[in-house]
Amino acid sequence: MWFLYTAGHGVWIFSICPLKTRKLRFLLPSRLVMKLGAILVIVTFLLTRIRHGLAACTSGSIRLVGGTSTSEGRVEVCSSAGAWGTVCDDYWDNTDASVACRQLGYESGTAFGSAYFGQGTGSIVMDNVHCTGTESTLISCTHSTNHNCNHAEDAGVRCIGKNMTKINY
Ligand SMILES: [Ca+2]
Ligand SMILES: [Ca+2]
Repeated sequence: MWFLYTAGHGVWIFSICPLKTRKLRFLLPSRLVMKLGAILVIVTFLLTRIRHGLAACTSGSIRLVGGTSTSEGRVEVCSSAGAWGTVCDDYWDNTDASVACRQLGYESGTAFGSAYFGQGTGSIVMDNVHCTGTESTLISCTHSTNHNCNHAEDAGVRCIGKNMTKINY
């Protein structure tokens, strides 16, 4: 016996013998199964988007925000959780600023405190930064992750020198 079944994207043609009718009908993609499948695809897509959205940056990378040019601004650093945060100005000096600037490809920089380039949002990723000046990345400088700051103390930099290579891993 031949049966014709129309389902969403095509036509299913199959042959069954009467004894197996119930078994084969169970295997057919019913409307409910197709709806559940579509919901599963949409949920998976949304969860992937959310996960990528949360990991907005690469841990340890930095950026300058709120300056009048690309070579200055509030220093924002990507946390280990993959979210942009700020740096507290406690012990923030020109040596620290220069490490941040060199990470971005500049030669050196000047430190600014007290949210000179505006207050950031999110977590305060680094506090009590103590760079020796030889570090290639700001996150590798000695610092505290437990802070006693607020965003009114966000650190900033003004970088100088040619931005020949942008080393922002
Ligand atoms: Ca502190
Ligand atoms: Ca310091």
